[in-house]
Amino acid sequence: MTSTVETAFAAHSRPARLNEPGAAITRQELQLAARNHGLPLEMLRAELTPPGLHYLLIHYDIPFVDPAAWSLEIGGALGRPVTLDLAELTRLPRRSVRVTLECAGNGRARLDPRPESQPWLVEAVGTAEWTGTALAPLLRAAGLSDAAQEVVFTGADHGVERGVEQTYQRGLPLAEALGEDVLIAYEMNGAPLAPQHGYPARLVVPGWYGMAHVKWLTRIDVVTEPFTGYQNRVGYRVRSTREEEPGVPVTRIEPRALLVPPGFPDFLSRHRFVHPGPVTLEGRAWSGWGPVTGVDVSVDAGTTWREAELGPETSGRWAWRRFTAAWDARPGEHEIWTRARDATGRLQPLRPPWNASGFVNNEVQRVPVTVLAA
Ligand SMILES: Nc1nc2c(c(=O)[nH]1)N[C@H]1C(S)=C(S)[C@@H](COP(=O)(O)O)O[C@H]1N2
Ligand SMILES: [Mo]
Repeated sequence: MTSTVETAFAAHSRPARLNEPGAAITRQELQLAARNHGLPLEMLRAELTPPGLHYLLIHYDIPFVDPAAWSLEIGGALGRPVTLDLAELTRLPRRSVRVTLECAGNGRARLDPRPESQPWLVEAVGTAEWTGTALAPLLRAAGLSDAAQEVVFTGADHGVERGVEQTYQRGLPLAEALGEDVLIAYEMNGAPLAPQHGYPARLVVPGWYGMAHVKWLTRIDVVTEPFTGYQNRVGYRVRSTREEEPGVPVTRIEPRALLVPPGFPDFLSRHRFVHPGPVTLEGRAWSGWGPVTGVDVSVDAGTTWREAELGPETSGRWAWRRFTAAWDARPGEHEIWTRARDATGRLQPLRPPWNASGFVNNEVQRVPVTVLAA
């Protein structure tokens, strides 16, 4: 039996697809969801997400990297390309940054029709302290060319996506790559990166959606033309129709606030129950565009809004911020809504415009709660 590469991919790697309106989760979506878990929302209580509870998004397989054989090549439009092994990388000046990471597909499963992909509801987020070395001094020391436009980051992972065989790669505009907090990170919360988070080294681009933070780095190339690889030109584009339009690239994280789910859950439905009396609602809010300037909470399904109290900015500019709001919970059915806004004036919408890949759905969170009888 012989088959060409093209027919093999045509049989097993289908083009972008929408589910029928109202359709249940497919077996393929379930398979992705079981690999790529989200943050259990009760862990929004922790400023730094404990190991193993940070969300995961892995397009292909987790590479099994031998640290002794690993190296990072930094080349392209550079006067003095360099290759670093792990010992050399970790001897460079250290820098730590606390960063809230969110997948651009967070909220996808709330769209209807639902684009077939990783079916996130709202849980594709986490905050870690990333330690590594700053990228900009490395690029400058390697003799950055005046013609440089973008920097292309290559991971060790390989797969097929919509019929296109590829190694995971992303291009980043040079001005973004030179940001002082952009890191080649080799530690997460003070420990070497776990295999699923990019061991031994990954890129961290504070403020950008997850796809920019390339894991399992093997190469960094400075290029003099805009990068046209799959993940920049085909994937990670906001297309407002089902047509093959070029779309708009996904970049920075839109504002979002999420509540620690109040009270206690039903096992299967996850519906929340609360005993009556005073309740402190709490949650975390973030934005990659500018600092969070306020969070609103409604305990009556958006009829009235109140300003939540923002906690101190303890983890710097790129990490989420805690908020709290007092609630006198009275018996009955309630819906708690919450929304964040940032210094650029962005405010979470009730229903953002639909797009064909299900990116950037930062709609207002609505949490139904039953307050039990006294
Ligand atoms: N090499 C590589 N890097 C990658 C990915 C990937 O599949 N391969 N997934 C990206 C996406 S889409 C996201 S949201 C983040 C997730 O990072 P995490 O799994 O550490 O939370 O990694 C990004 N970096
Ligand atoms: Mo992602």
